[in-house]
Amino acid sequence: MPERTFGKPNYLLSARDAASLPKNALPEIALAGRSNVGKSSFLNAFFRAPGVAKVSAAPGKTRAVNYFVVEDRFHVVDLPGFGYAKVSHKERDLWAKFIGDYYDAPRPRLTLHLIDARHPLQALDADFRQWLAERGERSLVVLTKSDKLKQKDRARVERDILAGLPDGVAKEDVFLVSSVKKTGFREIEKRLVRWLDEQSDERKRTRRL
Ligand SMILES: Nc1nc2c(ncn2[C@@H]2O[C@H](COP(=O)(O)OP(=O)(O)O)[C@@H](O)[C@H]2O)c(=O)[nH]1
Ligand SMILES: [Mg+2]
Repeated sequence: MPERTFGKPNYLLSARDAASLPKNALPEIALAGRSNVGKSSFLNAFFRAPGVAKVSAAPGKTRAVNYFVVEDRFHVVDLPGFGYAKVSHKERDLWAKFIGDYYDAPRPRLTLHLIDARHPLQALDADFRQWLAERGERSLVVLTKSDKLKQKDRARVERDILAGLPDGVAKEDVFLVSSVKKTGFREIEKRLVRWLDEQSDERKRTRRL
């Protein structure tokens, strides 16, 4: 087993409103995407911490922003999923407000936008990507459940989803992963390490000012 790149995430808190978000501004890696896309599974598999985030067989269950802390160095945030058909309009509005509040809190933040590789790109995902871009949020696209694709279809699926996303998504910002097979993680690890290094350089720089 290769050496770990990151320590294990420890569960920190679940916030159900903006007032409950942590006050300290550690860099945050936010996992966002539709309900059932595999956010919690990704967190467990990618950070090699089985069971730390709850994987649900019933979609639409995560109603809170779940915070994990890694090495007192950064937060991993499991965001509530969007787009679950069986929730009421009221609940959808609450989701939108809560996500809006979450992104309003000024933080060094990198969003991993998870998209299910098994399906054609959904409008909600294109819209979410657009919304992030308009707010100037940095994000990477992580295509999940690649184990469900035939090897020969993978490149095409990746290309099609990329083509459906708003302008400005670079090919090197799109990753294909499987949390079941634990594949596709290495490239994301490298990107996260690079981003975290940038954040600590930035902190050092602002401290000197
Ligand atoms: N085949 C496959 N299934 C996955 C993968 N990741 C998650 N799942 C399944 O997708 C469902 C939803 O996963 P979950 O992590 O709870 O999604 P979340 O709602 O986005 O947090 C569960 O049944 C998982 O077992 C994957 O990489 N491959
Ligand atoms: Mg979840």
